[in-house]
Amino acid sequence: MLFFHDDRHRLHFPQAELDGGQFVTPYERPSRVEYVLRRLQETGMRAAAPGALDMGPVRAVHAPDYLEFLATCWADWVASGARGEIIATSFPVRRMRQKPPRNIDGKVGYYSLAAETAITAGTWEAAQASCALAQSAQRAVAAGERAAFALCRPPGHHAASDLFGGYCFLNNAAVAAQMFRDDGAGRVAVLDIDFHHGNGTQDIFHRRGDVFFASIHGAPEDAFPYFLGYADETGEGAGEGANLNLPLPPGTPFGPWAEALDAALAAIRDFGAEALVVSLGTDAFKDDPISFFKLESADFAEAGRRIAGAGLPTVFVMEGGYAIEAVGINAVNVLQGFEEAA
Ligand code: OKP
Ligand code: ZN
Repeated sequence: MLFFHDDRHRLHFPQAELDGGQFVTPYERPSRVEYVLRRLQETGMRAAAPGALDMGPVRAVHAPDYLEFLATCWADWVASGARGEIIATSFPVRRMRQKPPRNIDGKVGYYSLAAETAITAGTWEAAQASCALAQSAQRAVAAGERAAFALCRPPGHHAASDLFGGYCFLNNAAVAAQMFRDDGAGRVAVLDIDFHHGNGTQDIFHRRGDVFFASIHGAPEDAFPYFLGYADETGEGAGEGANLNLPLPPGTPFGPWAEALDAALAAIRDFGAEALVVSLGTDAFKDDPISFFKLESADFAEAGRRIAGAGLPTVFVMEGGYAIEAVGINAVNVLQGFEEAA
């Protein structure tokens, strides 16, 4: 399978993540990519050079003021006299006004959904380079490849039209799905197998009937992002029926997880999708430090085989996975399983 990567992911490496009341080294760290890259090379996957970022499809899924915020927040933060990394501390919660303030500290809270995700000097450049990988993979598939893999970092599925957080800034999967639409596919599906609910992708397409979103994830009662991802979120307006959430409880092993996967794939088939984007997180793995499913490494290959059974042109976009040394094996197992069955 063709894959795309870009060393500029290293420009995003905050020192700090607020976790359990302490600042720790972020779980979402550059070495994740090195492990995946090594495994891609070991298994003979083909590296291809990524193209430049096209802001057109990015603007189609993200709000202009949010993109302006991402481009300027670091300079504004430094100019305000702040000495550390950007971390949100004030949020427009229940009964407060949903209006971006002038002050940069307030703006950071306005545009974020959680406080674990720090922004540094290089974050915006890394996020753009990451998104360009999803675009490159989409272009390869649009040009006739059966599938391609974008080794995106930072990830994207928590990023909504105007929100960052959960380690995400630009919604790489949503951008790839939008590009399939722009290329003429009438209906596109996003399948999110990351352990965490893809709240950003769901939100971006919630009122649209042209992009189906299906997600298998830790139930919101028990898992981040906590405030979206319930089974009764089925889409709204033109998007009614085009959203499928399959939340699962702590300790879920491959059996019930794979039943959910089959249900998601059946729904994608019934929807009539002509192209598929897979949000490929590997944090459903049993040893993931921040997740609670119990998949084995071999299960990821079986997941890939089942995804290939949908018979669709497929773009795989890297999302989460924090059992660092296993991230490469697990991610590439999905790709190898897919290739075996394709
Ligand atoms: C991003 B992705 C650790 C809490 C971490 C944020 C998780 C973001 C996951 N104490 N909360 O979906 O893999
Ligand atoms: Zn995740």
